[in-house]
Amino acid sequence: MIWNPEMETMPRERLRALQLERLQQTARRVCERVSFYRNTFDKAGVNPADIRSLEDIRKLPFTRKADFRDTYPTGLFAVALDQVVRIHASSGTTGKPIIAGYTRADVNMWAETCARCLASAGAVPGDVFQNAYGYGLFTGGLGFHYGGELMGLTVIPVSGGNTERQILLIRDLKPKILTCTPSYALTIAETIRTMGIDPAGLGLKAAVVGAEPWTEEMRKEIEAKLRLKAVNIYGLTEVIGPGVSCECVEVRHGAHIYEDHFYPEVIDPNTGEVLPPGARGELVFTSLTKEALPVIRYRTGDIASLDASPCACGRTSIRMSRIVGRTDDMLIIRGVNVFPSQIETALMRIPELTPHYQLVITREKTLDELEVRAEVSDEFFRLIGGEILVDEAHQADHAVHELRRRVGERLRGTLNLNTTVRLLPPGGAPRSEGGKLKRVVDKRKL
Ligand code: DLL
Repeated sequence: MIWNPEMETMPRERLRALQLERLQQTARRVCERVSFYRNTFDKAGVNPADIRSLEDIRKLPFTRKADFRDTYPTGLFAVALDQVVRIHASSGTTGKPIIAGYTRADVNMWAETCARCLASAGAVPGDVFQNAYGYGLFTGGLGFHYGGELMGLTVIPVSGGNTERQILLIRDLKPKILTCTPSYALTIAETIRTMGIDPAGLGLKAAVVGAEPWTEEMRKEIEAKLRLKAVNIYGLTEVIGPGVSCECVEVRHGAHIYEDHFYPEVIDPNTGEVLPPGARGELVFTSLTKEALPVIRYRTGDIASLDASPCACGRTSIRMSRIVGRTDDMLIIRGVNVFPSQIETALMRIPELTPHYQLVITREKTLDELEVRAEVSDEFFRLIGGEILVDEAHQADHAVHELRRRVGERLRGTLNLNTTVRLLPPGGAPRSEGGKLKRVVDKRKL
């Protein structure tokens, strides 16, 4: 179902007119109320009256993560703190968290965009909804909670973690919709298996997963193991939290951006030049309706592309691709640019491996070494007689050696880089405890 047909299926011409009007308002507002923007607009030699068309947004200066750090905690707020009814936070650069504030109207708008996400995943009023995103300063829990209540779902605010209890609730309350990170969806799936529960009997319809990078291969895995449809949800604290965009369950190819609230651009991260739809670059968002924390051309650091083609679901909004990496988590190993998602895709094409892995980067002398620790399946582990993987010396055993060689070759083909492959026994790679999973350990002192 489409939660807000008027906004979500608005003809593009009308949508653009609405965006322009809201952009002009936002630009005026930030200049009146936020000294940071007054200064950056001044420096760029632009004022709100210069925005006569949507293209004129290109005259406006960018905002960066570092600007949040430099104005910590609330320097970018456009309202007094007594107008703020909610605070959230996420990790920022060099230790200072990014603080986001919401007025009552912001909370309502956010609930609306989260309701749109849940509906586009297939939720209908009356469904039971298990929300396994973390509650607290993280935006995932409360963001979806309000979205679920707004649309009339029965919300189970279980938060992340305590996986066995999650599964008991799923078994006993029969939620149709599950929200969590993709890595945690896999943890839940695995635990269901070890508890001897048949996933087909659980009756889940859809999972709305995001907050960390994942791949099509992981989607297949989550869908097969939990017997549901998994849709990709994207968002970030600086812009609102979850609910900036979400895939529709019908097509599941690109996430519909809620453009009446968030104006997207993709830029070349080196030159700042705006790129056309289809081109991959850094995502930039301008909020069009936020009160407490409006953002102008915020550089997300996320790399993706936009797709302006019409979607079969009937929504008219532009769609964004998966996030293929970040301008700042891109690993550079011996001069080669490596995105962890490339490695994940390569590993998941090898049937003897599970979707769990860890990347460890070291530099003993001058050369970077990338160790890919890939976890083998139960079947493979049994086949080679268990135990031996645990012992370092046996990593050379024939079947193990052969698999390591194959993995190494696959990675070389994808990355153009030699890696050291280490196989881990089932359960050997780190799992999500309910939130985001850190898969990269960079031990280089750069
Ligand atoms: O992760 C908000 C969120 C909560 C999104 C629940 C989806 C579901 P932050 O903690 O501020 O906010 O992290 C934002 O996470 O810039 C991306 O790098 C990454 N991210 C979020 N969604 C996706 C996704 C929340 N679907 C940062 N795919 C963003 C890949 C994602 N990366």
